Amino acid sequence: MLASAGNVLAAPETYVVAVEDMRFSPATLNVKRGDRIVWINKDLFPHTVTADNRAFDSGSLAANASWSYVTGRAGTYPYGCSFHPTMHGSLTVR
Ligand SMILES: [Cu+2]
Repeated sequence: MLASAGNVLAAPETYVVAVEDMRFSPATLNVKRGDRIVWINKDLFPHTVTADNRAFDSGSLAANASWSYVTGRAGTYPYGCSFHPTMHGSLTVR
């Protein structure tokens, strides 16, 4: 007997978020647990990727550097850049 679709875990996927022109692009991501997110700093100065609740924090990310995070617990995680309070993103893990 075949397992029902609900019992089959989809393979982890990788998403890329550009950090460019003082923005996260895309600013909103909806992913599943176990997916990997890679942020790439395309600006010429450092940024951070820091969850408001500190669930994740890249630390200072230099120009052209990237940082990846494998999602854990389900939830919605607003995040931003510690250096630039106008920068905001949101990661939802289902
Ligand atoms: Cu920044």
